[in-house]
Amino acid sequence: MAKKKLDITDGDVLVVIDVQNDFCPGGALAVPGGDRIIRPINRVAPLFDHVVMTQDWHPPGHHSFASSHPGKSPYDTIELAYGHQVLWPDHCVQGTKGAEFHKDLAIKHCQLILRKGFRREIDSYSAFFENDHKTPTGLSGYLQDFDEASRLFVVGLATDFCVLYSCLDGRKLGYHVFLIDDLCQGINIKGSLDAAYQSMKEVGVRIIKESDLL
Ligand code: VGL
Ligand code: ZN
Repeated sequence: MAKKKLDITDGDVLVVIDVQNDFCPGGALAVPGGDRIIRPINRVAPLFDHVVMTQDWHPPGHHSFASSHPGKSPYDTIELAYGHQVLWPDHCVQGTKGAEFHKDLAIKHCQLILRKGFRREIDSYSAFFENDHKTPTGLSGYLQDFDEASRLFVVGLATDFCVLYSCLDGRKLGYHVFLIDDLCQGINIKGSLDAAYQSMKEVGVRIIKESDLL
């Protein structure tokens, strides 16, 4: 017998993380196969009345860029005031082509585009809090205004960074969180992808597939 599909209802929010040119093949911080998830995301989006998209949005000289730290290379890690920081190639610089959403992403009914990572000294992986785990992005306040918002379905790039921290913070804030695994793609540095699944499972993020919805 076919497995029962999850019913999407009014309290469900699709959160689409960072589907931007720089995270897709040809971009400055390309996630392998990053563009393969775009059509499937377009396919599930109409199930949701509420869709939020995030956009990584850094000023030039952002502290997460290796180029801001003389002698450092991309993928080195350093200690900043708030803890470990992986250093990245310059990416998603405000107003550049690389920071634009991929042209194939087509979610006309998206209600909120939330930009993050715009403070020069602090990175922001999660859709909810910056990397100090304290400074809010505003998404939690926005969702609280939807009385019924209770389940978050998270998709996008990259599984082991921005998607991961968005899922963890979603749980901390008390939401039921579903990661639609085949609608995400990871970077995987030094085992970060396995570690990401492990920590999501530990806090009760449910890992599902597109076929659980459609
Ligand atoms: C991301 C690294 C740096 C992401 C953003 O979207 O996962 N990763 N900035
Ligand atoms: Zn970034």
